[in-house]
Amino acid sequence: MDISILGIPMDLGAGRRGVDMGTSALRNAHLAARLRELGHTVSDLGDVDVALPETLDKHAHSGLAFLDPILDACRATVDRLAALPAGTFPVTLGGDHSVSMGSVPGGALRGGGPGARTGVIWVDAHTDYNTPGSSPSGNIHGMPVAHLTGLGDERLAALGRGWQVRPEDVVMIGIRSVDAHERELLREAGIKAYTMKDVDQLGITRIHEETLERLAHTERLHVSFDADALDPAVCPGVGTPVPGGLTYREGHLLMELLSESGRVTGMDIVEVNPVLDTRNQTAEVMVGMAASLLGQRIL
Ligand code: HAR
Ligand code: MN
Ligand code: MN
Ligand code: MN
Repeated sequence: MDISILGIPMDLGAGRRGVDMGTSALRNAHLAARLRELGHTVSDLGDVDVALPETLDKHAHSGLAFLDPILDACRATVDRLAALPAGTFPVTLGGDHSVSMGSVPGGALRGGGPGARTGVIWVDAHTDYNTPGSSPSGNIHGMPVAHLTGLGDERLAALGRGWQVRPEDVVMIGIRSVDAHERELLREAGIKAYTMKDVDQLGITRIHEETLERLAHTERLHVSFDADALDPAVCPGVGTPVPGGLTYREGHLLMELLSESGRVTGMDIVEVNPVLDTRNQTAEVMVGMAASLLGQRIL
């Protein structure tokens, strides 16, 4: 497979500094080499330009923190990915999770045309379904899925040249932190979310089967993997850790099963924060997850 790596070194959407260094941490954990070992052709497209927070007025032009530079970085991401051939598999590196407002539409638009119908598998401790009105923090990385489905701020929702994710094409896995008003928005939109209770009760195998069945009608499948979906003992280098997460094996099993399905067409690795990490453990774990999704097998 042809794989293109694109970095978005941005921490403007997060409440804590440091996820902008996630792109370097993942490259230092030998992401490209690991994928080449699996037989893929890998090109690293480098990084999208992201404004430095030190040079910015956090609330310039709007009430939402860093809205304008986040819009710029996400638009650039859409443009870079949309220009790729349809058969290329993009691996987008964050950065905080707001980068997915660029990578998901960019992936859908690649190869030209109005955008393919795309299923989104959101692997995360959080549902990221806040809008500016519902968010308790005002941090945009808690809002990407809402904007991908057309809610919230008009400019963020318009990212992707009018293409949108349909709420019924989203499946979330690993969920254990949802804000009060966010919960109502998820219900209204009918978003399917597998909480950690569901993971405990059903297991990853059944969740994987149900997810693929639910998304069977979609043309493309995008996996957006937030490092905080995994337990903080496995991935300590994240800005918003929540106890009780996916185990190392649950993460790998999900990636292995998705890989075997042959249906996944793109991936994000986000929220890796080297400042909070131990010896780059979180980046190394996440590179392993990408390798499993892209064909690595134990035997
Ligand atoms: N729900 C909280 C908020 O909106 C925290 C969510 C953001 N954390 C993430 N995203 N890492 O998954 O502020
Ligand atoms: Mn997230
Ligand atoms: Mn998260
Ligand atoms: Mn949109």
